[in-house]
Amino acid sequence: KKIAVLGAPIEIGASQMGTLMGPDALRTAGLLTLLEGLGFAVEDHGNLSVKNVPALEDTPPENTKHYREIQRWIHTISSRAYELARTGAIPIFLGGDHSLSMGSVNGVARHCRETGRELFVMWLDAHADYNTPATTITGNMHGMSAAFLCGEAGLDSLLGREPRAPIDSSRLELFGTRSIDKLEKDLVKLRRISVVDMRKIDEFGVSVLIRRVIDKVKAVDGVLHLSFDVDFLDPEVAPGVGTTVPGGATYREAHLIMELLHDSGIVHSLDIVELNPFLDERGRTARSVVELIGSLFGQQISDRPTPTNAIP
Ligand code: DIR
Ligand code: MN
Ligand code: MN
Ligand code: MN
Repeated sequence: KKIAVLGAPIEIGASQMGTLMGPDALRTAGLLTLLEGLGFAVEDHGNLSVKNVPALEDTPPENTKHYREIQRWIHTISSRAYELARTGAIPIFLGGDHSLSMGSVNGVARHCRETGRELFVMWLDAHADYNTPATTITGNMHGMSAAFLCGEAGLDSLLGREPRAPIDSSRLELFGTRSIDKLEKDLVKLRRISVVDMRKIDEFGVSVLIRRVIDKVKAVDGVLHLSFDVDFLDPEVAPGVGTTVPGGATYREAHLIMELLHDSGIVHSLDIVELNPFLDERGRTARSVVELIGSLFGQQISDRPTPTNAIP
């Protein structure tokens, strides 16, 4: 049982600065010792830097803030993600804003393409992050990562020479959505992407909805990358994010999701993104997130597995 941790202190994909402190705040909140305590061999690969990575030469697309610098991050993260996944460890990417997932998921997807395992991506997030340069209102690239990963056009040179491994849009699971832009919504509909929005969670509860995702992955013996944007949580639970949206998941709902995912055994890799320690209240958000990750990796009171006689 091996876990490889890599920090990606990137903040320019968001409008609010401060997520570059995320990886260190998660360490300070005890993430590594918690995982070790659960029996994992944890290797911390430190924080990436792109200071010495030369910029690529092509024309940046319109409506993409800080494209040049994000490009340096993304191809670097993708190649590191690919290497880490190949070691057989579960890679955990500590953000950093959500633009980092364009690299982490692409690298993991490259690895899965080689091993022949179907990769599904669960996007736990208040937002859909399905904008493209043609639909974005803000130009912030953390709002474009899911679209990029599904192969949407407009950010084609982002990976430089790093091979692109797009996810089929039927393998993307948006979960916890409660904020979407007009043109973004049209595109999500057009691609028939599965969206579990907060209304569905209110009506059916997380356990039924998560089981549906798990069953879908298991049906083809696939694996799951969990991309956990901290703003998925209600701002009451997680004030330390730049783009809080009211009406998010409660502490209990989020825990249950993590427990069910743990029991399923399908989690193959993970991003923890958008934690902004500058906006946090004395580490409260970081600590809650670390507790949730504990549940994702098997922390529980009893050793009771998920019952199989659950209400369908
Ligand atoms: C908005 C907000 N849809 C945008 N997106 C995100 O800027 O594209 N905020 N991801 O966290
Ligand atoms: Mn693997
Ligand atoms: Mn996001
Ligand atoms: Mn978000």
